Amino acid sequence: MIISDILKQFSLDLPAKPFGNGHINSTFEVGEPPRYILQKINTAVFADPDGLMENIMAVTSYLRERIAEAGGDPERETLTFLPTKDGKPYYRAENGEVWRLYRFIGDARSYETATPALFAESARAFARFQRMLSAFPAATLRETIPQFHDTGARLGQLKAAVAENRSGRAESVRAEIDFALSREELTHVVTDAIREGSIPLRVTHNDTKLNNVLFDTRTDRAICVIDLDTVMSGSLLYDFGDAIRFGASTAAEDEPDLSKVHFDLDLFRAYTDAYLEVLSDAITPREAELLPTAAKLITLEIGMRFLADHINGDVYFRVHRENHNLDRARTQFRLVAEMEERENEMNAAVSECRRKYGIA
Ligand code: ADP
Ligand code: GN1
Ligand code: MG
Repeated sequence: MIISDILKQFSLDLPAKPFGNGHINSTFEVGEPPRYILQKINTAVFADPDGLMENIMAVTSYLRERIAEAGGDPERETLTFLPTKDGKPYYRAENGEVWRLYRFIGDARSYETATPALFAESARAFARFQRMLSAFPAATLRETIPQFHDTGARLGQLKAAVAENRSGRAESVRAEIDFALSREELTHVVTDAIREGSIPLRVTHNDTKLNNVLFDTRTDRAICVIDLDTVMSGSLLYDFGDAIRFGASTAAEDEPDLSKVHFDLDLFRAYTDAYLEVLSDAITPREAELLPTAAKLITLEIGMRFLADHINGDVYFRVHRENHNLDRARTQFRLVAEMEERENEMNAAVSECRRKYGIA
């Protein structure tokens, strides 16, 4: 589709250029200086754009009220979606493409890697997001991607990819496959805890990468949590784990040189401290206890998803070079291995924060 034709559906006539580096949707900056963000929703991944947009509209209007009550600026601290000229939440083109528009948040930026101070700021943003949504009626949210963080099911998908071996690549990645298969027991920890009722279901973001937080360019304060496509009912442990797997690494998610990829305990401590400070009266003891396990679990999970996609022939995550998904899988598995080695230190860091903030 021609972008100017899409923009006409939103009554706009402005220049647009590609923006951001997400793996799923396609993002454009609209206006000079930018005034809007235009996104094509990947409908192969999000099969129900109506449900998806209903979720996002409900969550953002709820957040707008909470932010206003707290004396904040709802235009800057959450996303504002703009309807099409026909009053619809998105435009469905004749070729089936689905496009949505939202207000550009100016004087803000996202980061791909963090210092401990920035990472702690992102933790405060995700923790506040969690707090603000604590009374949101979770049951009204659609499950935009079923079993999104069911790590056991993700392992099942990896096994299916290996069995099918559509790309013929399975044999060449035997070591990576075995790494995942040998950790089957870990994959059930959080889903079992939810099933047994030992940890609560909450409204969670489910894609808490550092680059899904906008920071004020002048103050480096985290102002807004973005990328709300996977906001669903889930565990706080998913949000914590995913933030750690992306942000507590010394290298990019797709770094091909594994000697540069390390799990950074100082970054882990910085995130954990800030997250628990904000959530001290909300997090349960069992959740707190499982934080280090969750970091390992979600890192393993995303690694398995990258590996399965490599074996499936790169059909899900956008790739920009040969073996891109394999490089991504390898960084995740390297981080898992280092987290395993440093588990005692991670547990000690969590215990220290629990004492500090009086969490049982
Ligand atoms: P993806 O699902 O592809 O990750 P995001 O919604 O996270 O897409 O957007 C991609 C990038 O675009 C973000 O990392 C951020 O830098 C920028 N961005 C997204 N929404 C806004 C916004 N409302 N204002 C300013 N920048 C934004
Ligand atoms: C995808 O769209 P993006 O880049 O924010 C993926 C996440 C993964 C992430 C890995 C809907 O997120 O689950 O953790 O890539 N989103 C979806 O970087 O699958
Ligand atoms: Mg994003």
